[in-house]
Amino acid sequence: MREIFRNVSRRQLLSGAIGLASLPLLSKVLTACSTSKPDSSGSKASKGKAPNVLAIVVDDLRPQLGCYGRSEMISPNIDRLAAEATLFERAYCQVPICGASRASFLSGLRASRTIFGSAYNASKDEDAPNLPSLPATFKQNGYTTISLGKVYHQFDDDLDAWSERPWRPSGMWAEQMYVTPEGRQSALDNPGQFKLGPVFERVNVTDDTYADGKITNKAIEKLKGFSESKERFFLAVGLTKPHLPFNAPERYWAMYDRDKINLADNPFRPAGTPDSAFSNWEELRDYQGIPKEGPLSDEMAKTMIHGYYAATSYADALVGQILAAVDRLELTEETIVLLWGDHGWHLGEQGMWCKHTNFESSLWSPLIVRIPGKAAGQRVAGLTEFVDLYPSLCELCGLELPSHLEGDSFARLLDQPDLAWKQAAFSHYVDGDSVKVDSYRYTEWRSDQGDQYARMLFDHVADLAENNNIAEDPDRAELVAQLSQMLNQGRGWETLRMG
Ligand SMILES: [Ca+2]
Repeated sequence: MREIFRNVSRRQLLSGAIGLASLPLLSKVLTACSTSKPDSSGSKASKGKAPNVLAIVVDDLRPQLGCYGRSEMISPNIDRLAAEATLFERAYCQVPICGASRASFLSGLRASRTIFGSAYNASKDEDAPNLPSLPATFKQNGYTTISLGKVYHQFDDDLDAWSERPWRPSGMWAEQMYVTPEGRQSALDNPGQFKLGPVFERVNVTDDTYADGKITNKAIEKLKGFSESKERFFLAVGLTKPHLPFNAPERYWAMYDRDKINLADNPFRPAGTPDSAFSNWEELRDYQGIPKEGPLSDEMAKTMIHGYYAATSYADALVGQILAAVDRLELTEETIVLLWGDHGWHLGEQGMWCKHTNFESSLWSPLIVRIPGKAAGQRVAGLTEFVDLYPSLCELCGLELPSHLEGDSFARLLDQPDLAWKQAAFSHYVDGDSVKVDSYRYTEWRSDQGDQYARMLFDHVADLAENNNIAEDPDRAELVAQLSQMLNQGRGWETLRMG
């Protein structure tokens, strides 16, 4: 097996340029893969003029949406977008934390131990200072590039990539997140580093009382300006909900009957799973009203889920306002719309309330792409990675791809949604490297010296909820070795890039 993998780059692995299907076990679990070059003919949204891009990134958004089969959710606007677009059923972030995930997909580089890593405030400027980012490439190609709200985690990151200074609502974080005087004061009085207040707020206010409503209004104002100026634009809009705190106007809370909210049915550590797989959900514990140690009560758990649902429906309503403006301003036929999350979130699964893990709950996130002129209501069941966004948008807009990109364009899938394409999706968090293949997720943890010290394997056919770690099952030893080798090639890719 090692001979097969020798001198094989991660790019070759990802593109299927080597015969993984020839391996006896992986041939059963890996999707077959095309090795043809991207076909750019007809991939531009419209003939002649290159399309605009409206990129909406929704903070901490799980695939907890009606269009992802979650009938308990009220998400009519994103569902409608999906009905007009292509929905990627299995899209994965490269690192499950805000700053690093964004730095990764905006730079086109994967996260690893040595770049982006797991820092929540990871910066593109610090880790990839001389490589053109996604917005920089669009700016260099004549687009007006605008950043509103939480696009990069750092407000002042990659400033040269934007046609004007990134915009966020004014005021301190506490003023942006909380609308009640007591909520704001509670946050300001918190002696902790991050000045976090209550974990939720439920008050009867208008949508634009909170920061996300202000960001939405600004986005609509920008779209109106573009419709008049006829500039080609790359407009990135970052909504901050459903990220903590779960604050949303009352009417979004009222959409859900608390008594009908179900708790996760697996609020426990999977059998045989190493300690390194778990977070103590430090981010949540800094919020007021949350115990510093131990599990949440069922009552608090239900409130948390209710709040996440409300904040998701709030974000959905704002997405609807932005998309209505696109229609009203007659920009629909010339604008690509992209909506995705930066990573997932545990709503009690595995007993956790956080991102910050290598479980499916943290790494799986929505991705929906609407291209003018392409078939509506398509669904892609194959694997996709957020590091693919950069090359995909370039190809769809007819821009030359910078050579440093580590993802691959999924533009072909918009014409052939059933095309077998990517064999694996890679993610990284702290010491853990994780690979998702068609039927399995495998994660291993290594020390700074490169020594493996823990691992877990889940069978996603029999156990998609990830309740039973089978990495130590003797019958799986060969499969574990093969998946481990895939991750080792991941580190080889990192070496090639850094070298
Ligand atoms: Ca996030």
